[in-house]
Amino acid sequence: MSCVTIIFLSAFTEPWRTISWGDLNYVQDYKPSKGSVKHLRVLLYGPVGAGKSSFINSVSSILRGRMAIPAAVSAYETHTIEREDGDPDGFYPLVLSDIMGLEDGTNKGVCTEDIKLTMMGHVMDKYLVTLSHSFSHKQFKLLKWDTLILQLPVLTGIPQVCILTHIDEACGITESNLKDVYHSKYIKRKMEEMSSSVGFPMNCIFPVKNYNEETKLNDDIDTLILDALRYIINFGDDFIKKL
Ligand SMILES: Nc1nc2c(ncn2[C@@H]2O[C@H](COP(=O)(O)OP(=O)(O)OP(=O)(O)O)[C@@H](O)[C@H]2O)c(=O)[nH]1
Ligand SMILES: [Mg+2]
Repeated sequence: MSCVTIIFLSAFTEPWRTISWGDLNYVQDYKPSKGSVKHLRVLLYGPVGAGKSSFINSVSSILRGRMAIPAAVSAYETHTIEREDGDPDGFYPLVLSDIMGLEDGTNKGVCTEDIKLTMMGHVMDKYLVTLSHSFSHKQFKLLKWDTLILQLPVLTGIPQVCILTHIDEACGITESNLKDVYHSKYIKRKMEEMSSSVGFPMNCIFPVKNYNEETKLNDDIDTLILDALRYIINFGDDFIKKL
């Protein structure tokens, strides 16, 4: 009797990107390197339901060490994060701006022109705006706002990162263990697709799982979000040095 063995190679034996699991200090200790800048301003935009508000909530929960109250639903909301570590500054030097998602062909969400004006306004005020682009496990397709993404660095020189949300639902590997995210061939392929379709370099794309139904903090969720935040801070700090 003959036997055919099919091996499904869906995982890398070694992770293709390394990450420091459980490192909160970098974000906690960050101070803008340019004294005249009080905080980095981070603007999140992307499609409806991609997880922008959840990302802000997740960051807030992790930095405060406890679950944060969900962000209010509104077209534009700015969030500061209070320090719980007795630092005399009182707040983290990060301001996260949440805007309602963009959706093509409907009247839902904000329009690209609003975002452009918002961003240009911040730039004029010498604020930093770092952009975040979210993506869910649903099939990725180019929307009008992707064109905007491609134009914005040219218009403003503002750094951008892409946050890939919902990885806990994206593939079996991340569903069973978030720690294995950089072992997953599926996640890597999705990141490569994203990179080639919107022109983001791979090292500006970060897969995360946001807090959504958890009642307690989890080290693995925290680590992926903190890793993304560390790069957002680094890119933002490089940008303010040039202002
Ligand atoms: N499983 C899972 N659910 C998520 C994740 N991120 C967000 N969600 C859920 O997805 C839904 C939409 O998330 P939101 O954060 O409201 O999305 P948004 O981008 O702010 O959407 P708009 O404000 O409508 O543009 C909510 O039910 C979240 O709980 C994630 O990483 N994993
Ligand atoms: Mg939202």
